[in-house]
Amino acid sequence: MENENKAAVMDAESSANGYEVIHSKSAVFYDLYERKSELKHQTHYCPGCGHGIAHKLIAEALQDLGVQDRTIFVSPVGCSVFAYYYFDVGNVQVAHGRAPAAATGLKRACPESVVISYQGDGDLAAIGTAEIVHAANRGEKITVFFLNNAIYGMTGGQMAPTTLVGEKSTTSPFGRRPANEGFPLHMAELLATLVAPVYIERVALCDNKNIMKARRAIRKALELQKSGAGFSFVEILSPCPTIWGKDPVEARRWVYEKMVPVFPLNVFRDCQPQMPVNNAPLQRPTPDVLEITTSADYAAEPTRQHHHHFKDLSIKIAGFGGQGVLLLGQLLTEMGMREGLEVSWLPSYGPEMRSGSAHCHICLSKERVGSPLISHPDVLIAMNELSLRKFASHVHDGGLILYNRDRLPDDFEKPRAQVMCIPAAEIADKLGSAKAANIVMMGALLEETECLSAGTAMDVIEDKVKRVALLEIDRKALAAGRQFIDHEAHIGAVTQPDGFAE
Ligand SMILES: Cc1ncc(C[n+]2csc(CCOP(=O)(O)OP(=O)(O)O)c2C)c(N)n1
Ligand code: SF4
Repeated sequence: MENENKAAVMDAESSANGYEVIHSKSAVFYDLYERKSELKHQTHYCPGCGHGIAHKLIAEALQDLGVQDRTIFVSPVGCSVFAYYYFDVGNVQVAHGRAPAAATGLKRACPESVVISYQGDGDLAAIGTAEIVHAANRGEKITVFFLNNAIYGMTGGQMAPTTLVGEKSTTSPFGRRPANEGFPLHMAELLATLVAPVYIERVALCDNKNIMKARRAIRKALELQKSGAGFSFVEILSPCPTIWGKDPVEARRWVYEKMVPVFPLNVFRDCQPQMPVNNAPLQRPTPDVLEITTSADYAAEPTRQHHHHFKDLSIKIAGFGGQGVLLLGQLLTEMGMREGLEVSWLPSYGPEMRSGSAHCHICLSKERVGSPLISHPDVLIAMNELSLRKFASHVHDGGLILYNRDRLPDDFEKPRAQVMCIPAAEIADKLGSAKAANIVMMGALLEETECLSAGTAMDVIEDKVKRVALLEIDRKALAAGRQFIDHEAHIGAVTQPDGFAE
């Protein structure tokens, strides 16, 4: 990332004509938009679109405030869905309308970051009405830029909650009628009825003077967040020449002549609210909430610290619901936490209580985990054949697959990863409960990869399993999984003599 403005390019021809055109681009934008499949030097926005102007004003403000490296930009669904093509900051693209909820999580998890929720009027004022109202009401310390172009742009011009009375759209072909579709929603005014927000302003991208006002409002909102203030919201009336069927100049004029009278430009809130004094901490630390012990608690016990020979290790566990797939993931993440690692656990499961598919992603890392989603795990624990067939090819070359059977299916196309067949269910069954197959797999994983210590595993299991009989089976299952790797894996339980699938 550069910290200065990108090189200004002087138009030589215009210079010869006695004037200079200076094109400059904020360093907060990527040089080239590599994430686009084509036309990587230009944005996907239509000529004259307000999104382009708003992006530029935001990028310049982030650069001038020196917060590029700690900004997280949450893009919505709508024409600005691809904002992450352009902004060289942390980017998250979220489901329709959910940007304020995602921004809430990001800001609470990383309070030092500057979190922007960027949304259109369909996204914010239709499907996302609840999210924005509640985020504002909670006074989340985020900044929301609300691009109001009075229409759904991306999907071809359906009526938005902000569509003007009488304005035609594909879903109000005779013009919006209040008796049928209600009146336009005034989001800035609506949010200004709440106690918590610190700054709410409406601006318009209709002429240079107003664009400069928008520039100031955008800066102010971001400055407030930088200084630790609460919820800031800037509504930006924005031209959409394409859907409105106007050229860019006419579209700007339309913003000024038609939109501004309905959505008056104003500062609706500019003060820090008096929050009730509460001596208790507002947010309890996560370990408190989860009632778990952290690495800090273990600092006094150096024996707890396991030697981790990896920087990060990603594991996918997959199988049927009821096989303890998700629980195994939780146990591993808790073990990682107790050993002082950064961890994440991302579950995914069907609606069925039993026998639906279930899988989870686990990251164990010495550094903060960027994303809990794993496309190519280092290790796959496949608790059934379906999961093996579905996910084996996702595992890194040279990665490891632990398969819950004594051999691979005959017609199985060999992956490049090492495969170890462990009849975990059978082993667990002999110990007293097939349900402990997940713990057999845990033992095998720990023994084969040495990623976490068996001592930590037993401590976690003892804390979690309250039934004495079950605890005894789990203890044996853990040992059996480890023993299987040590004593049996090399004498035929592994499909190929060297443990590799080909
Ligand atoms: C759950 C869901 N419902 C509906 C859609 C279809 N959809 C995509 S964008 C959009 C509205 C976009 O309008 P707006 O938020 O005003 O943004 P603009 O494109 O005008 O910038 C809709 C309804 C969707 N993608 N997901
Ligand atoms: S359709 Fe409208 S909002 Fe979407 S990019 Fe084009 S001008 Fe912008």
